[in-house]
Amino acid sequence: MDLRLRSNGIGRLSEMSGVQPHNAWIGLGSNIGDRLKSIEDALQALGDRADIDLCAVSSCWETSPVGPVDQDRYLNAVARLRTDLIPRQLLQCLLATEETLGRVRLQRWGPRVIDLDILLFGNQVIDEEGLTIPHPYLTRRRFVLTPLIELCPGLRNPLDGTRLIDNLRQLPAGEEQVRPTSPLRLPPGL
Ligand code: A4P
Ligand code: MG
Repeated sequence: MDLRLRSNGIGRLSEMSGVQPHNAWIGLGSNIGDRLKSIEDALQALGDRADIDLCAVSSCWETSPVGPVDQDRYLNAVARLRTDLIPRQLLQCLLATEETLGRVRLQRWGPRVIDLDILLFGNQVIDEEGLTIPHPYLTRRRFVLTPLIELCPGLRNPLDGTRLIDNLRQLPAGEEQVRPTSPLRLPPGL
């Protein structure tokens, strides 16, 4: 679902700050409560910010849980946004949005109302305390790669230049199920 919509979109950011905005790709996931609504609310919250332009959102996919914790199926999606925030500021914004939407951290990789991860930030490579970009598990997860490639089939991994579509093709078949599910209801104007 390509939004490309805001007539005041990309220009608005650089006019405001004088900084050239960057493309960032955000992974959204939820497996507690009204999963679809949590993803929609997160998109709304991000799109409402003056320092973020929400440009495009993937389909919503229902995915089998990955990792050591026995938990319910997830809904996952990916959004492309443009922002003049620096990566650390964007992370703070995502963590604050998770908190506003009721996320409580109980267990690593455990069930969550909403998870917002920075998957890619332009071509930047960052490995700092509390912030790793590209997201460390980006190339190993079908639930991330499927919506990401749906949005942007030509994306490459800034670490080594490999095409993410090739990473997806190389994942072992069968282990991780992903299937398209209900369409996201995006707020008017988004
Ligand atoms: N952090 C470092 N780099 C980043 C980044 N690029 N984006 C730090 C976001 N956060 C980043 O995250 C812990 C800390 O990671 C943050 O405070 C931030 O400083 P968290 O969200 O509290 O913990 P977590 O999500 O449990 O851990 P992690 O390692 O981020 O797990 P993932 O990778 O998010 O995996 N199965 C399916 N089908 N779908 C899912 O969405 N998600 C998970 C969680 C497991 N299984 C899943 C899914
Ligand atoms: Mg996370």
